[in-house]
Amino acid sequence: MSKKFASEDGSFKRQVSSFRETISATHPIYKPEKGRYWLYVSLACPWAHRALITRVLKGLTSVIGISVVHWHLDEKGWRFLPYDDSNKPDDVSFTPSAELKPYDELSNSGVENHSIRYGTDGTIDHNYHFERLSQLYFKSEPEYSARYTVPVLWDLKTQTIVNNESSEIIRILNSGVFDKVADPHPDIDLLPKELESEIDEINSWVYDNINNGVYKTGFAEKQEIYEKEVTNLFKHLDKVESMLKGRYETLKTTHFSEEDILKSFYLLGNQLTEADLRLYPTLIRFDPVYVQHFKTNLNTIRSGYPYIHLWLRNLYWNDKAFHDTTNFNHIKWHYTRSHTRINPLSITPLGPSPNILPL
Ligand SMILES: N[C@@H](CCC(=O)N[C@@H](CS)C(=O)NCC(=O)O)C(=O)O
Repeated sequence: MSKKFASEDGSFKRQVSSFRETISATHPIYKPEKGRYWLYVSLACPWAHRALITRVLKGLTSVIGISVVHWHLDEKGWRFLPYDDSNKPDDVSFTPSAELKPYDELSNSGVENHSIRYGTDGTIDHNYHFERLSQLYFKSEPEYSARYTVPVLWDLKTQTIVNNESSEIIRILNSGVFDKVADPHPDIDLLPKELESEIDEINSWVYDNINNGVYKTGFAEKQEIYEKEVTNLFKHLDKVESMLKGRYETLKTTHFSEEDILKSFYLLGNQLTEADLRLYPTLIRFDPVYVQHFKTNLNTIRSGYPYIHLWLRNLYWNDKAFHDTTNFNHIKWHYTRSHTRINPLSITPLGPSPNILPL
């Protein structure tokens, strides 16, 4: 990762997203329709991961297609696998990302930054056969001059980016605008009215101190900044731990078995909400990558945070939307081989094994 991510004082600054439209029946341009919108994602990226999970939870896998960039990010940004007419690439466009072929989690040797294994390293751009994500940004906005980030919610009709801010994309997908065309799915509202203000409150400190906190720790370019950020990060993990401990103890008074407790073991109000969804992508990456790569190593989730660990494994092992969108290979390869300022030799650690413990 180059110096351009850090500001003069050595701290990491995340840029703001530039496409901020929505989709609704009353929107002059972007109306809800099956097959009209497309998600461009990276399976490594925690922000894109939120959108992928929401897409599955809301029964939108046959409504909104996806293309997955190669896990390796280089100086020109994200790229797709090359389109080649003679070579029929696996079409994963209308299936959840889990359909990407699993790969032995310990066989990192032989994995090259330029490897082209369709359905393993990523997919083609199904719509335009573009080589780079940047081309999509320029197609939408020829004057575009910021970074080419995922996720991108794309409109195939106007050929423009609707939105590239994950927190807004998940609200669009959750809003119910696609309900009439969605696949059958459990009735899930990630942002119930009565919990909205609490969710917003949790989101704001989780974003700043945990979701972005791991990046601020890992990309710190000065010892004092690193120490300040890592300490702050763990202070907020402690806060999540005590919230979940409280939730567990409350549930224990009314639920007989652990199996029963787990059915309601979420941050807020006995139900899965956006607060859980926005925390998960960071915490599932924590032990496998952030602990060593971003030096967030004051503790691990598995040995220092029993309630977070239980919550995390419950989501991963008991909810397909979380499990099937989590690709530890993309996660590990991406960080360890793309951030060459942090890891100049691009050697991917084998551990921890397993990436996540059984429930
Ligand atoms: N605010 C954005 C942030 C997205 C973001 O930073 N994505 C990273 C990957 S995790 C990216 O695409 N970076 C590419 C680059 O900076 O070149 C969101 O939440 O949607």
